[in-house]
Amino acid sequence: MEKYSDKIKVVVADITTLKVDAIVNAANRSLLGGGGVDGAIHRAAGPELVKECATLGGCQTGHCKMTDAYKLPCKKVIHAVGPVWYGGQQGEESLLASCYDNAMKLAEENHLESIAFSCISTGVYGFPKDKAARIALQTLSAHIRDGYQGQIIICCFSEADTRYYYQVLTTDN
Ligand code: AR6
Repeated sequence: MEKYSDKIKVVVADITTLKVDAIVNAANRSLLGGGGVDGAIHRAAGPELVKECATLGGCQTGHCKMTDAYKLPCKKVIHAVGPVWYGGQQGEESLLASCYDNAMKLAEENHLESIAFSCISTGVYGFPKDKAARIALQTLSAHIRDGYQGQIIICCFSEADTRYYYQVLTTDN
């Protein structure tokens, strides 16, 4: 995957600070907020965000819905609902791949030139971080191969989490 490393940047940041076209939230099916990165995004965006989310009728696992970003410095928020990890036999891997795939489809359809992903499902949803990194990078690479020209950012919340992504980026071809 080395040849994609200039298109996919791995950073350590609070995703609410990124001035990109869209940030990807790790939401739940209600889309009405929660803890973790979801809570941080709703706090930083202000109460208008949950008002818009409340009009969307929730979202299925593996799918995404896009909203405005209100007080956030980004332009749009893509709310992705990742799977809870139940051990790997419940379709978790393909549901996580679907999150990345559907978020990229929204980015392409809406001509978003930069998109920053939180590490969906790897917090309270318990998805193994090494598997999640591989799925994320494989899915994102497919979109680059298919012509996406924008900047993709993987936004880790700790330095320690970045190694899962570098491991994949430096070992795959
Ligand atoms: N910026 C970037 N990444 C962050 C931030 C931040 N400000 N805060 C946390 N993370 P999680 P999940 C990282 O638990 O596992 C919520 O309650 C965190 O270190 O936020 O998909 C939702 O409402 C981890 O790497 O999301 C759902 O109910 C990653 O974000 C549920 O949690 C994802 O951790 C979703 O669980």
